[in-house]
Amino acid sequence: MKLYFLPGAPSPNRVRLYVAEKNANAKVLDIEEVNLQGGLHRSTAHLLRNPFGKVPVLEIDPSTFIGESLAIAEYLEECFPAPPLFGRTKLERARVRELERIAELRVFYPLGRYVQATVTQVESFPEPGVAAHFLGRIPAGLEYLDGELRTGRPYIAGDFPTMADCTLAAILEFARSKGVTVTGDYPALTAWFDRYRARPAVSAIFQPPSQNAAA
Ligand SMILES: N[C@@H](CCC(=O)N[C@@H](CS)C(=O)NCC(=O)O)C(=O)O
Repeated sequence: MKLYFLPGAPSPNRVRLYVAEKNANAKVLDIEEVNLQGGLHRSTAHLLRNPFGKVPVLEIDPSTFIGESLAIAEYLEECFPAPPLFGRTKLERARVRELERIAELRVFYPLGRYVQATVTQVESFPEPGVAAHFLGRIPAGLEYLDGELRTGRPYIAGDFPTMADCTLAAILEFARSKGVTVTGDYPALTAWFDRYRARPAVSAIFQPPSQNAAA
């Protein structure tokens, strides 16, 4: 299987973290990473993989693609259930999904939009109104997740890493790489992010793009 990505981009990094976590103790997934930097994600070849021109895309075979990060991770989880990254029991699975959704909808999405509206400016001008709107939406999610971690558990959903950690870390690292830190008022979240980033599997993904870009 192949995973198409752009270095440093947060959505592909959710899946790259998922794969790295699966392989942290023993190689479970053999996935070839294909770097589309230089505009290749807009090429005709990539539009055939994903008509929206986005990454990540998982190529299962030359005519079968999945183009949403959570759907990719869930597909891989069904193919390779161990080690579990979506929980072990019905209740754990529900909790992981709940926390992952909170991480995406209440932090990943508004923080991504905030960074886009202020810093990255790939194809647009600064949008102060948009930035202010999304900045105001971030604290509720951070407060909730900080409270979950204040219970003393090491990872977002429990005592082992899950997809919820991948989603949250991917966007916090993207923001951090653009000079935006939003976790300062949340000590448990700050401590979790420092701890999680220090994991060898994770730090390999979070190297600066020039160092982790695939050929
Ligand atoms: N909901 C999608 C979001 C995909 C997405 O927005 N990807 C961005 C990178 S984070 C992208 O492909 N950007 C390139 C572009 O829009 O030109 C997912 O999670 O897979």
